[in-house]
Amino acid sequence: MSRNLNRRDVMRGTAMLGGTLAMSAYLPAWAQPVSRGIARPLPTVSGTNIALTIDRMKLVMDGITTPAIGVNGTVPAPLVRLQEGQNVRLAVTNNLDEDSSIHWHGLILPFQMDGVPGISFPGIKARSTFVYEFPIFQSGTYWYHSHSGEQEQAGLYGPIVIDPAGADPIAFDREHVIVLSDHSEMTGEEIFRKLKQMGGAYFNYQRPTLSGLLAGREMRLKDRMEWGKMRMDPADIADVTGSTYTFLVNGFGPYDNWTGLFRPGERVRLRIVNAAAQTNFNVRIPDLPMTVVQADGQNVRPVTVDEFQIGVAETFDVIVIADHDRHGHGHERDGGDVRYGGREPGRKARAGSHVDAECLAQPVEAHRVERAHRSRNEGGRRCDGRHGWDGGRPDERRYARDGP
Ligand SMILES: [Cu+2]
Repeated sequence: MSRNLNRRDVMRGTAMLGGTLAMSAYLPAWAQPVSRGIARPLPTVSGTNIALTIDRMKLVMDGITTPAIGVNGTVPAPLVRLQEGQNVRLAVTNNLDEDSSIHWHGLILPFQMDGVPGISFPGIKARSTFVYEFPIFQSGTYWYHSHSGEQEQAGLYGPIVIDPAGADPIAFDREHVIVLSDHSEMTGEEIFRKLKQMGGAYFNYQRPTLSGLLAGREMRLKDRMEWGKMRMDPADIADVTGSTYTFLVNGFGPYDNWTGLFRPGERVRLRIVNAAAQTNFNVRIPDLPMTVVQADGQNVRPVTVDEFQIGVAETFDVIVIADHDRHGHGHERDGGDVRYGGREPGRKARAGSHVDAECLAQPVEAHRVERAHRSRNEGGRRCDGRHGWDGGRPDERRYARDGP
């Protein structure tokens, strides 16, 4: 499957540019039109009595309708915002035809409230309600997710933010909660079945081949035998890859372009949660150092980085101070890409500039796509002169895997 013109490409091109650039599907990905940005904060629930309802729903990502399971009608589930020292009562109604559960990841609570079926509670039966009730002894960024079947993969995950009882030692003017995840048009059950059928290799397009071995392009026979003995592929950090996943930021795909607004000079706290089923992300905001101030809900001695890798289920809080000139507009000078419309040509600057969702989330695999395609796409892309990343269509991402 090479990069062919498909119906979605044509529709996208047609819809966005009135048909004049329907052929944009032939342009390299960095020149593709995308949404101007969706600046929509996560729905939030708070207080001492919270009602959460689990339902099947459709999640539309990058214009593709996919099966999903959401809470209160959304994926990710609503942000649960609590205060250290409070008690919380969460009534969770399961409208599915199967058992469900919610596990409060990282929260210190009585074991009966932990939410892992078969271990510490019986699960939430189909079409019934379970009431969790526990005191809040801690503060920080956490998350919650289903612990039943493949429901978490389907969208049953959401962030938790607990504000400290006293003054927060971390000063900030504004915050954005950023939930990273991976979502497929396939259900988790289909994915799992395919993995079983193919010995875990179904989504791995980087497997060694016999022709590669004979041509001396791949590892030596001896190494290959070693991998064989371990019954592993040299490229199996994640069993499921970008060949089926779309990488989401707050439930939006790369083309939806979730956008976090800020005013120049503000100290912006980004609370980043990796709620993916499989995917580790490399997170970077080009030209903008990030100061990590919290990891998995624990405040840490601040450390400033250009990029960090976040594993599945981890959370990191970072502080960024973006000034007007360095980010956003810079991209415009680089060629007027619509994604970076901090200011639109011929119009006044908007009040806020923006952090680009695509630049925030650098999936490990998508990052690799770009390397593979660099020669074709003439190097770096809109985000970043150094690497750039090709958000990639599913048919491109299938090339995403390489060695560990
Ligand atoms: Cu967990």
